[in-house]
Amino acid sequence: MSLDFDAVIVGAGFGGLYMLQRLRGAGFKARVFEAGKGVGGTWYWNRYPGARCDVESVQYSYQFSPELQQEWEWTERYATQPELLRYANHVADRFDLRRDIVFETRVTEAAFDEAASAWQVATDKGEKVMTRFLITAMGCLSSPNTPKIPGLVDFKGPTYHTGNWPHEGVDFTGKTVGVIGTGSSAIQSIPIIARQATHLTVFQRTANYTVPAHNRPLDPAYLHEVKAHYPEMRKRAKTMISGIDFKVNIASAIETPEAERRRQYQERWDYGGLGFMASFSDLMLNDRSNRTAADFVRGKIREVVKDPETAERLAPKNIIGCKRLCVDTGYWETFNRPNVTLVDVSDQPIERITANGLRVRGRDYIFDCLVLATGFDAMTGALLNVDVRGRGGQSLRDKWRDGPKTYLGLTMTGFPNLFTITGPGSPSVLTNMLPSIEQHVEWIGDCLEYLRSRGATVIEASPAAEEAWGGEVGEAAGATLRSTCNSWYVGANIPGKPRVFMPYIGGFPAYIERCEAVVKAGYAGFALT
Ligand code: N01
Repeated sequence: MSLDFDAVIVGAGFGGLYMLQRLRGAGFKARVFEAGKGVGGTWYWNRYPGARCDVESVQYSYQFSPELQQEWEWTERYATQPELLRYANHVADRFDLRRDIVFETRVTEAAFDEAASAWQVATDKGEKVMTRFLITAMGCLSSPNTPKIPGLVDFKGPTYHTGNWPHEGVDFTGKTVGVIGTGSSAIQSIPIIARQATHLTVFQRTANYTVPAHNRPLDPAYLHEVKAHYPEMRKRAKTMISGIDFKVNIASAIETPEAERRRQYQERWDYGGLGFMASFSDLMLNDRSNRTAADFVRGKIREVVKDPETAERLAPKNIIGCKRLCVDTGYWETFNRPNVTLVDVSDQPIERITANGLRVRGRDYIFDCLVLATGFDAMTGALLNVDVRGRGGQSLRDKWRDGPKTYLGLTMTGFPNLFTITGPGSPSVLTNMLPSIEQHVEWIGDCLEYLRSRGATVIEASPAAEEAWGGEVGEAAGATLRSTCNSWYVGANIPGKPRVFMPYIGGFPAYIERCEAVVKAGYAGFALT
């Protein structure tokens, strides 16, 4: 069978868009399949009230095109979902990407044809295409998790999932609402839902840490300054573990005198955002240091929340930063409102959803609308929703039965010519996603050009390289406190999912260096044929 494409890309979010642009630029014939009606990925689906990125907009943006970087005007410190979606659309138009994107089409199967050294890709629209390379750009948090709470189908009112929100929006005015979950999506949406609804009941299984965003409109003078020095800022960001340019204090929290420690925390609290975790360098390495930051935040909750019992329930008990830190606008204050109730379901799971609400500990809670802010089957969920089969018909679901195994989070043994943008085993969700995406796209683009220049048609990670990388990912995870709690990083939110710390936590600079070293050594760890 003849080849239809050099590359098929799955997903038209920020990963898929740039991958298409990069491959086109190198003269490859590429096609993108996208399940949604439009581009934008995460920012196409997650339209819940208050959705915005908690990495600052001037950093959560592409750098591959200096012209794009100069012409786009961010309006707020943290971009809202609509603004990010406008940006994705602008990129698609500016680079004329839509003509190679097929929308409303989900890839359902992909099988490697060993005789043809190519992937046969099938979609839910019945289309079948042959492509030399298959590149997934499906996002790390894109397969919504709907918990199997008994009775979910019995609920008579509307049920919304934050990760798949109606495009026309939802107005909760005059409604009573129940929200399940207190992760980032809930923490962003709860203050807004509370302002609209007549009553809001929040069902909290695990109290979560959040720091204030202190969002604000961007001052034109500041933007001008950023644009004048963009390359330097991007370069600095690449030297940071998180891929975000912020000030890191290299001191140890526990070795810093208490007054100075508080001053550091307060300064970052007042500045706002994820940089709070950079107050000291050992917050994720030493639990005594971590406790000083956790105590500081718990103290803030007690200061803000007027009812001491509610404040205690809201105060997280676990390690700060172990679950992904949240960034909020007015979250704790929301629990001072007379129309908001917090229900703790930590010791007793939600018994069942009823026709008019839900039941906990034999008590019925009644509401008109149910919001599931219950997260995602992270990092592997979207990939495993596709029936992917490699050499000998081996399924990816089998290969990953005990947890994902990859080489560099980019490739897998037994699945030649398949690349995963921000796949498990790469820094992805622990970093600023945009530079991480760009680094992967450029690595894959360079790799395809290299193969072409050598006349090679197949690239595959060796079993030894995959195994060694798995060891490095595990070792890096074991060195931090981050792998110690129940979070989506370890798959703990999905019953039955193997407990493996999925992203690479060794830091963005170490990862870049590693990927570059592999290339310099002639694609070490890969077989090219
Ligand atoms: O999902 P989550 P999310 N009964 O998994 C609870 C990114 N993001 O959509 O903690 C009761 O964090 C669950 O409880 P527990 C960001 O990386 C970024 O909020 O498992 N409760 C938890 O409270 C983020 O981390 C941005 O005990 C149940 C909640 O649901 C990631 O996406 C914005 C339950 C799920 O929280 C995911 O965030 C939004 C059950 N059966 C998201 N099942 C920004 O950039 C689940 N829960 C701003």
